Amino acid sequence: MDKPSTQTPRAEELRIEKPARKRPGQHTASKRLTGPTVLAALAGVAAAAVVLSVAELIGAFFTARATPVIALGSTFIDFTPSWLKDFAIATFGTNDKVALFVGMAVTILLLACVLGVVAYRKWALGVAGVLLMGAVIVTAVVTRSGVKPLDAIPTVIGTVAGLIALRFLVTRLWRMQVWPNLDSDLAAKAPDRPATSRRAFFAATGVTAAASAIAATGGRLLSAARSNVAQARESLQLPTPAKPAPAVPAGVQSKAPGVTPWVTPNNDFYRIDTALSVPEISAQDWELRVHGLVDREIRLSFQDLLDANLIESHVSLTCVSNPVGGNLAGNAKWLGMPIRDVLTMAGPQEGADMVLSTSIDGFSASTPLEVLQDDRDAMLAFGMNDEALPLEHGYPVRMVVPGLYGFVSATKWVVDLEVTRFADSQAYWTQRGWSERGPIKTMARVEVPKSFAKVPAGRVAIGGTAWAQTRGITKVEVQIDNGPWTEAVLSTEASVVTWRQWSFDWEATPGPHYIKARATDGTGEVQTDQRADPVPDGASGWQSLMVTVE
Ligand SMILES: Nc1nc2c(c(=O)[nH]1)N[C@H]1C(S)=C(S)[C@@H](COP(=O)(O)O)O[C@H]1N2
Ligand SMILES: [Mo]
Repeated sequence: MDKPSTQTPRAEELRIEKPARKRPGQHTASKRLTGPTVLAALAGVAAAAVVLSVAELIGAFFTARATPVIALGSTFIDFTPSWLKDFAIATFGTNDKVALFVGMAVTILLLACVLGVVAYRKWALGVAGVLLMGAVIVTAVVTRSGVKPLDAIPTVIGTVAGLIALRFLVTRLWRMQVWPNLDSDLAAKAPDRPATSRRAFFAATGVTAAASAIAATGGRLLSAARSNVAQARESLQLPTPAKPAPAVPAGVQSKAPGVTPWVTPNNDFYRIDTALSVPEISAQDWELRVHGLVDREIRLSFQDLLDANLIESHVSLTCVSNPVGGNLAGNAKWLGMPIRDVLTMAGPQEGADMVLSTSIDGFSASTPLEVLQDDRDAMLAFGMNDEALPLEHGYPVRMVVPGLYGFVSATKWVVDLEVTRFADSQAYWTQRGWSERGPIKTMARVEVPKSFAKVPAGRVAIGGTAWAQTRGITKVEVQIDNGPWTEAVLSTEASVVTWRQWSFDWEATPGPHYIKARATDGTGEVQTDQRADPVPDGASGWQSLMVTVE
């Protein structure tokens, strides 16, 4: 035992690699594939699976946002620079979360491999590595907004279970007799030295992996069963509003076939948020605190909302990250209480010019106070298209503010309104390089034909949707190639806070053609052709697409 133990595995690897230099071939390759390093990496991966799955299982009894994967991912999102967020949304669209999970899975896999190898070669160092990772995860967990310190328990138990699994597997590797002349202190770590075969190691790893899979699935099922929020939502009866939505006039739908439905069904409504696991708040527990520069701090329960003077109206939401021609916009019928009335109850004080709304999971939006008080009917909404708000869209209560991009107004799972000043506080995305205010820019979108489509010559229906919430759309024009701008047929306008569809009949001649569209808003202003990126306050420019007429 006079050799430092770190040298032994190296010597051992040399012995394995030696034949490779002499006569490379299949035999050697297969040996190397199941060499100690690879097996140790495998042990690391199995142990990581134990950490995550045990935490998931125990986590079923704690806040969903506190499980390691969700907490790590959320923390990553919060620290994502805006160029990366922009890139992710541009590249993956609403699949940006899937992309994040794949990226995290790869990172965790690589780290687990490294930790497995380290633990095999120097156990104490491996333990230190695992504990460090555990500490990082615990930090990510307890720093989430609305998460209690006790929510660290699943991660702590998971980490301990992972260490036990790692020790179990690595011990089997130490005991393995298959590596020639294993007379090192690595072997001495398993003093009784019962010969362990590769097969036994794989069996042990397999059992560990299977146990993890069962724990993870069990955790999932358990949390689903324990969550009765979804069921409560289903059975919520929406009250009749004092001021129901005006009937949707005939002819709001574009005449061009294939244009998006004027009312977006809840299931098709775009979803953008920083929440990796959808917050589950029961309506009974929900409370809205209104405070800050107010005469009276108030607290509103869900029952208070149901009992209020309710309004209902169609409003189109738009995301600031929507690229020109993009589909991060939707139109729905919302039911809720005017925020104006809530503010009147609280009594905003002289000097206040902003309301900072915060969600249960720490997202926040800065909305100009006067926008929430004017007649555009900003609301605390709990109904969407005659249903209770879907969980992903903010159940039980969210904000809907006509005319502003979602990042400065549409707070989902809202629990806090602070009346304050733009000079005094900043919202979530403003802290990350986006603007502090976000009026929606006038936009015309071409939906049919699709970009790069091949269409038959003759009459082609071009059509799409345009929006300039609170100003309304008064004109959409289409330009073919570099011809004149020609007015499209506008569908009926339901209101200035909803989008407006349009269509245009085009006599298409064979060959490649370019289609452009632009809108004019209710103030007479023509949509700018000045191209701008979504950062910091929304994309602009005319959409232009190419089609081939055959
Ligand atoms: N709690 C919370 N609310 C949020 C967000 C968020 O990340 N968290 N994102 C906002 C943004 S950027 C947009 S565009 C809208 C999208 O609302 P939707 O997902 O219902 O379409 O929600 C807003 N409300
Ligand atoms: Mo957004």
